[in-house]
Amino acid sequence: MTNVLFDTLFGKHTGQQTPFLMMQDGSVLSHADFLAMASRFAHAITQSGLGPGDRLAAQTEKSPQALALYAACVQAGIIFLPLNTAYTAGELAYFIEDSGAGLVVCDGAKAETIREICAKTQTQVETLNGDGTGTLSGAAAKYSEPFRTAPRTEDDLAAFLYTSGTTGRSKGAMLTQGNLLSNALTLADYWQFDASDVLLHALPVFHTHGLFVATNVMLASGGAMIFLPRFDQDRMIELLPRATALMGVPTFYTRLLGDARFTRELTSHMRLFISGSAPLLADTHVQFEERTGHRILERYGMTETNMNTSNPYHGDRRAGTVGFPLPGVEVIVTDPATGGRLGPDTVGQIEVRGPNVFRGYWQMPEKTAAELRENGFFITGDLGKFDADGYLHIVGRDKDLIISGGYNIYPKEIELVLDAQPGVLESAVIGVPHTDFGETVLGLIVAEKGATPDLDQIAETTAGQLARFKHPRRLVLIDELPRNTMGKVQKNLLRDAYADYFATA
Ligand code: MLC
Ligand code: AMP
Repeated sequence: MTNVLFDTLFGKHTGQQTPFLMMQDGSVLSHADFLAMASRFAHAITQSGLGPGDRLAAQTEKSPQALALYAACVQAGIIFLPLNTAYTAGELAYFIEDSGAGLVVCDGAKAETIREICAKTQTQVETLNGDGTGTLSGAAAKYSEPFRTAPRTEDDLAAFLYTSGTTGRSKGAMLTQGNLLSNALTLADYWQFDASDVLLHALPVFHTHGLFVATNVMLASGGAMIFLPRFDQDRMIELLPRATALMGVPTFYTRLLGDARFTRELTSHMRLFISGSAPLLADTHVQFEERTGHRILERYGMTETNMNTSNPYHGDRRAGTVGFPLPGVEVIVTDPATGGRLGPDTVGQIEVRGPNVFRGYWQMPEKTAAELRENGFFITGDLGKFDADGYLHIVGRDKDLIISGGYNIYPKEIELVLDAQPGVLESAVIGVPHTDFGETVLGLIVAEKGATPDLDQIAETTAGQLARFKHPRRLVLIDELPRNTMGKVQKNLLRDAYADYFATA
């Protein structure tokens, strides 16, 4: 029996002494070292009672060990549930309870809080720190023999990735081994990665982009990664000469362009710059080419579907477009009212079908049915059109969503917190243009009659409940929210009115 994802991406490197993870201190982990580490972790997590189909939630700093934990879960058939390190205790409690995780792996500094959360659900807790130490590593160190890989098919679940929703309640997107594998193989081929590639990896490893796109593509191709704990401009400039490719969110590229050290000479040896997770301004694309001679390759994806479209490797990479459907992936544009398919140059909702599309939302059959059609097409919530040459353009979103520096933020989640504060009648949270993050969060508050809400106090309370990246950068008191005749808040009017807020405030 085989484990398709493990065997194809990880296991094939067994015994290979070729570099896989290159750390900023100069140390290098070979593919063989990495697999041995993963095998030890697989022993440790199964020893704690987890087996195929169980969930392991991980809120860990980026490290080789954190990545090996992902590999260990794949090898043991355990569903991996990575969590943003910025999430607060309240946010974590929901994910742990909702997923029914049997084990949570977290930083030692957070262990006490997480143990309190886990006491309710009798979930076990182990620690794994950013430097690789912790109770889990301690338990893993006892094992030296290879772990017997658990058999898994393409239809078995490999990961849950939580994404927020318009109701404010996060949904666990269930991704199968086949979803991850098909996309990794397609991308490695489409972008022509091979064993000579070195990817400068500065993304977090708890989201699709850094975990599945970057890591799985490098495993599929047999290349190496320079593994930076986070985006660090000086380090990026210093290490670029050793890389052949970079994957980033648009903020990476605008920041690099803002640095005089980022020159044509520094990048002349690079093979590929890829951007995604948020819209890359056409202007950034043009400036990048003027500065470096490279055309950024923009692609489009999402948590539920992995990658859907990409600009071509050899052909024309067009600014302001996300390219063509990937091989094996169907992308259509439909009329939101009728569901009928629309022709070129007509804006509609973007729908996607293919081996990359997730299985549904964990224990949310109604939400799954609302977004995933019976014929297999997933309604992405993005609005777009194909042009006459077949390039997809994303022109907006049908979902109330803010993307800040590549992180998704659902206004509803923040509005629920703001609305509950003393003196607040109602609120509207909107995304406004921001030079660094693309969009950033602005909170508009209407006071109860005669009340004067304490905005500083509200900001402090919000900070205790929501991850830092979701905090409104500013709270503003306004008289009333504009509504249409149906009583719905007209956020488009607010977005227009406050479009220059961070340019002028
Ligand atoms: C950090 N902060 C953010 C933020 N990142 N606030 C809003 N949005 C963000 N994205 C906060 C910090 O906590 C800090 O708060 C302040 O903003 C400034 O931080 P910084 O030091 O400038 O930020 P930095 O650590 O450099 O991080 C910025 C970033 C990072 C853009 C490099 O956010 C990042 O790596 N983003 C990538 C996200 C990602 O991987 N998305 C992919 C999702 S998958 P304070 O108060 O402490 O100063 C997906 C599918 C697909 O979307 O298609 O790929
Ligand atoms: P997430 O749910 O975090 O995976 O974010 C997915 C969303 O990011 C998509 O639905 C799009 O709205 C957006 N997105 C991803 N890539 C791009 C891109 N290249 N251009 C515009 N939006 C993008």
